[in-house]
Amino acid sequence: APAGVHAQLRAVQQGAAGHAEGDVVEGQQAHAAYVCAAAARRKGCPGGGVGLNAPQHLQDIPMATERTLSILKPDATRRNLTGKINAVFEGAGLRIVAQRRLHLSQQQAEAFYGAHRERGFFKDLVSFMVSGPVVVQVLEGADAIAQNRKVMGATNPANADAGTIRKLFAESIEANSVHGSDSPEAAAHEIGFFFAGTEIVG
Ligand code: IDP
Ligand code: MG
Repeated sequence: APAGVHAQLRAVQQGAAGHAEGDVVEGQQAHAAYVCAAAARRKGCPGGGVGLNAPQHLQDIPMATERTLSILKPDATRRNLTGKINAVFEGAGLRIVAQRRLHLSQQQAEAFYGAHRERGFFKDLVSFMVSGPVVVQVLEGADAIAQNRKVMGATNPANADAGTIRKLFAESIEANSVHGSDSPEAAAHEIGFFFAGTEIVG
C-alpha cells in the first residue's frame, strides 16, 4: 500500500482501534479510521489489530469517494480502443465524470511528465505521447486512485495481471494504453492540469 495509507493505518492502530463501539471518533483520527476501514476490507491491515478484527463501527464505514486523472494514450486512440477501455473502467465501478480528446503539444507532454525528466525513457515517452491524440478523463469512485491503478495493471504489460487494461491492450512498456495518477497529491495536480472544476460533473 502507498506510504500515506500506512501512516494513517498506524494512526488508527495507536488511536481509533482502541475505541469502544459507539465512541465518537473525531477529526484526523476519524479520517484515519475511515481510510483504514476501507484498506482493511480491500487487503487486510498490515500489523494486525484492525482488518477483520476491527470493531464493527469501523468495518461499516464506506470507502472514500475519490477522483483520479486517466489518459488513454496514443496507442489506444490509434487502434480505436477508447470505448473498449472505458467499458473496463465502468465495469470496475469507476465513473467518467469528465472527458476530452486532444493532441498534446510537446510542451504539455514535457510538463505533464516533468517528474520523469531525468529518466532514460523521458524523450521517447514524450515523443510517444505527442504521436497522436489522447483522451484525458477524470474517473470517480470508491477508492478511485488505487482502484484505477489496479484496473490498469503493471506498467510493463508482460507483468500485468489477467483482465487488466494493460494486459488486454498494451503494445509495450511504453505504449501501454493508459496513464493513471499514483497518489492523492498527483491526482489533484494532474486533474488541475487538464480540467477546470466546472468541467467535472459528478
Ligand atoms: P505508470 O504509468 O505505470 O505509473 P511510470 O513509471 O510512472 O509508470 O512511467 C510513466 C510512463 O513512462 C509509463 O506508463 C510508460 O509509458 C513509460 N515508461 C515507464 N518505464 C519505461 C521504460 O522502461 N521504457 C520505456 N517507457 C517506459
Ligand atoms: Mg506513473
